[in-house]
Amino acid sequence: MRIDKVYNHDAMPNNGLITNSMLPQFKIDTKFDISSYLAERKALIEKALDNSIRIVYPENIYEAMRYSLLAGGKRLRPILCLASCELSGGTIEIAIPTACALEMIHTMSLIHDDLPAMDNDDYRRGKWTNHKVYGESIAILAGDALLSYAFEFVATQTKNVLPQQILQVIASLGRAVGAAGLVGGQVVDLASEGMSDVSEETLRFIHTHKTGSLLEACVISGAILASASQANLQRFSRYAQNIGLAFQIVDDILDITATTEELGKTAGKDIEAKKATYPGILGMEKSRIQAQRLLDNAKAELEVFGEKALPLMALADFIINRSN
Ligand code: GRG
Repeated sequence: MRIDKVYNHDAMPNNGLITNSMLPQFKIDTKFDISSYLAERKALIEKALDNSIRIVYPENIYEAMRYSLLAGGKRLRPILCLASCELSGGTIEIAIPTACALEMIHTMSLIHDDLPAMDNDDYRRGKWTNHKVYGESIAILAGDALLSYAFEFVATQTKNVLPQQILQVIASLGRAVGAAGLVGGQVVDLASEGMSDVSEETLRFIHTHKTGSLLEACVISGAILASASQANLQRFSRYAQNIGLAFQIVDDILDITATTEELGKTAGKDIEAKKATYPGILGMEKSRIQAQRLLDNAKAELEVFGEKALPLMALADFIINRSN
């Protein structure tokens, strides 16, 4: 596999404005067709998610859960989980309940993140946010219900996996979402809002916890289900930590360069909320270089797997080159 970095230099002079066409594009010389792979995996996950929640009494809570869970999105977290499971010799079937649970957890974090008490957003995945449609109390409860259901789902729906591995997956999910993960990152993010002197170290803490922890849990849990060795779990962990930070650097860049329509959520929110971001601290060019370095590090961790790692390699490229 050969990868050439192609910067779009002719697009640079633009009165200082940076647009998506100026972002680095990475030409990937490989037979792996990431577009078809993503489309096929996304369809599989959408179907499993659709089947995961039935509407029963009290209907409004199940409707609110389904509203956000089935609102689209790239489905990167479940796709990463399935990919690491397959790379480790497992099947899609053993990982699909965990993959769905990861999307339930991600969705609940988006619902809560959008609440007036947090980021106060009206728009997510191209639709009204949950609290705008169902009200704040139901949105909070829909998030809570999705979170607890995610754990129930892994425990009750995972088949043909040893109980101790299921337990390990549940423990890794719990750690990823709690104070040592998403919640911790969100706390520091909220505390840093409006502060002009947020250090790169603090920003790194926010991103590695708010975003990186769950991405790491995705890759690790897929591998645990397939009985990956400790050495390989550590490789996956380092791969995921690198793509997790790169993911968020790209998110910060897109908040400036992409439109609300492209993002499916309000663009320019970071500046409006006076949030510390990578482009804000390092500048746009250094942020892009940093994202590229992290991408290279992530892929280096997978070289030992050879061709089998193509999906996870291509997913890392996709995360860096995405436009939303
Ligand atoms: C997890 C218990 C618990 C509480 C939540 C609100 C909160 C605590 C944490 C915030 C987590 C958060 C929203 C992080 C941002 C992650 C991120 C980059 C989201 C966007 O992910 P994409 O681009 O979105 O994959 P799609 O819509 O494609 O899935």
